[in-house]
Amino acid sequence: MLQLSIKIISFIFTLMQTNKKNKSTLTEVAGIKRPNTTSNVSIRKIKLNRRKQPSSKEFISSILNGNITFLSKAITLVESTNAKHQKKASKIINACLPHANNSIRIGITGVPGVGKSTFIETFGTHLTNLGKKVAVLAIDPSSSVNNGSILGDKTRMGKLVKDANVFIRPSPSSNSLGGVARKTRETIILCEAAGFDTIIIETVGVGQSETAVHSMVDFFLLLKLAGAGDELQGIKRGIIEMADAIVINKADSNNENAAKLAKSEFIRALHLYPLKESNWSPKVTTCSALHNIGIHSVWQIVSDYLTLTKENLFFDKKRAKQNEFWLLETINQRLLDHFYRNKKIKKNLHIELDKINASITSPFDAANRLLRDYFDQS
Ligand SMILES: Nc1nc2c(ncn2[C@@H]2O[C@H](COP(=O)(O)OP(=O)(O)O)[C@@H](O)[C@H]2O)c(=O)[nH]1
Ligand SMILES: [Mg+2]
Repeated sequence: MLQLSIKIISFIFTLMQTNKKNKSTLTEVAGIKRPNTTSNVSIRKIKLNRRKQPSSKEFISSILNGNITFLSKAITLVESTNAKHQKKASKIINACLPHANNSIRIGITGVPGVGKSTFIETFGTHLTNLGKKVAVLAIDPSSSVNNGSILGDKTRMGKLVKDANVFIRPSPSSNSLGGVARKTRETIILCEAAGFDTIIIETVGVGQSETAVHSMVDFFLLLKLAGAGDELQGIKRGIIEMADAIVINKADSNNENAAKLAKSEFIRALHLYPLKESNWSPKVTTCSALHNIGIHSVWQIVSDYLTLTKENLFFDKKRAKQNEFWLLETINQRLLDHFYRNKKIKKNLHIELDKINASITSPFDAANRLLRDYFDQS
């Protein structure tokens, strides 16, 4: 009797399930078998190739042949934090070094909205029309937040992006400006080895990034707006001192007169500075990046600078100085990192700080103790 009722219940349950299945719109269709035309051998081959990294030799010869795909891949290695990638990157960079250096490096800075991207679009096009090969890189301290502003800017660089003689690379993300700077310096070498003769490095006028860019370019160009009230700010922050040219952008429509006025103000302000070691007196000009006015004069200024500094040998001297700066800067950074990452230092730093604040010890004694701890350990 019991067995019979179990059988009846299970029959009713199966019936309900079948019913449910038929009612559902989500009925499953049997999958299709992989067609025989794709052989397992070729699938394996494709997967293998996808995973396979080109050898350093392949990288080097392709970059030297101007292969953009390999250039991009090599830059990705430079930007990688993976130790294997970094080792490979430095091998490639060392091989590229003898082929680098044959370029001019131009830094462009200015506050957001001044028209840097628009300027680079027009200026870059002007340069490719002159037969130059242009690489556009960026140092943007905010790029780790927005993933490289130059990417968004690519819309303003519509023409350049499509130009076969142009290579655009967004800012590498890194948690330190030093990190970004190193990657950019190495990227410059790769771009030069790949045959790019004009390197443009864009930076946002924020923080220390201008100083970093200034110490890796031959010519530093400051874009300004007329009557934006930031003239004095620039003077205070020493940016004007770094500039080889000040270009007042948006000198169009109703803004032309204001731009002319700003130009004479800047010329007057620049007279306050002593002559530079290069013997170059910074120039001031106006332009309209949007309407392609005055771009030619900007290039003329850069050319004049190059002629002068190559003649008086300042060009090479500056590059040598920059190499020295980056050598020392890298050592300083690495030493600092090593010091502050030390476990004992991490722990004792807080203890010493508390003691200093409690007037038990002086900052100098505390520093001496910490350094002694560090050197004893290493
Ligand atoms: N009138 C005028 N507008 C410009 C000029 N150059 C750039 N702009 C405009 O200014 C805005 C900011 O330009 P953008 O190139 O993105 O500036 P960035 O933030 O410095 O890169 C955009 O709307 C541009 O169209 C110019 O020469 N004249
Ligand atoms: Mg921009």
